[in-house]
Amino acid sequence: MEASRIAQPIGIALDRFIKNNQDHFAYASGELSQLLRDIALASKVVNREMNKAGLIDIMGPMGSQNSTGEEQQKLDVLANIRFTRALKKGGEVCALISEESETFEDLNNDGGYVVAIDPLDGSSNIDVNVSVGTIFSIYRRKSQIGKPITLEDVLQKGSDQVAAGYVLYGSSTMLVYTTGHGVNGFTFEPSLGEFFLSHPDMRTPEDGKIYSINEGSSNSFDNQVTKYVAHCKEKKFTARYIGSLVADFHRNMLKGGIYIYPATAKDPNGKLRLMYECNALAFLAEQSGGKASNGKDRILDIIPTSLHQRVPFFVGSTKMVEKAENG
Ligand code: P6P
Repeated sequence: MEASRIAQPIGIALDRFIKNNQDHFAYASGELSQLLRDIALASKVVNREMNKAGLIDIMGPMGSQNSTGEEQQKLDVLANIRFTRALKKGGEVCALISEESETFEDLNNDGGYVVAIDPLDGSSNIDVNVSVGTIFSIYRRKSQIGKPITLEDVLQKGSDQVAAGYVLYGSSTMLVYTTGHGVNGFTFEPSLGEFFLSHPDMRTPEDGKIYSINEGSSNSFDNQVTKYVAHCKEKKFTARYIGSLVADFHRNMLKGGIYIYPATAKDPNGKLRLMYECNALAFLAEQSGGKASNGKDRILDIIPTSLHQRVPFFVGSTKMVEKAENG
């Protein structure tokens, strides 16, 4: 059994856990571990600012749009600044792809890693106090260290990820990540300012009874999705759609379920972005025994053609995803 699959003692601190599992990475002499720590640090800062959202002027729209034309919330911009600063300071990242930036950011030419991030997914929910999340993917750079960043570095397919995870800013704040050796969840203890292992070796139930989809768009669902939603209703499954991807994904991973954001009239290629939403969650889904596709093809096999490319997204319990794919 892989070391990280052996349930490490609940309560071990994230730093110690990362160090205990460092020998999994053939090439990383601690660089990837440092990068994970940099992400954890930035998430603590964002968490602190999130918890004050009602009290200081960081709620509501920024009055600007992001790279994909969506209205930016003040905390979107704040979170992007915090993660960008932490990754630049950490020195391990050469290029950063973010929902909040049109092109990739050159961070450190000597960095060995590329990060794709949605700094604050679901941020329009902040003003109504609904959980939101950060989603991240980590790749090894392809080009030689010290040389200019290339498109080959930033447009890597999901199966090339060396790590991925999310932070869920919910009733408690959790960091859930994988380095390809299973999925582990850490809960933030504010009084100590540290993440502690609370969910060792997380597994997605093979089947489930929860389906998450915005049925407000059902008039433009294709036959495959229409048929699957009808199946869920016939089976009297539970409909749960928070409007915050990380929250829906996390619940379905714990309880079993499927999340679908299909092609719609408004978003003919789906709404979610391959590089900084779907690839990371697909890696986590597969690493915990679940499945992720675009309704037909495996997400992690999709060759990206642009930084902000959208794809239809079906993710969760393997039997539910397969039923949605095959009717
Ligand atoms: P809709 C938030 O904007 C998000 O990216 C996901 O977190 C969420 O699941 C989805 O979009 C909600 O989109 O179109 O159903 O409101």
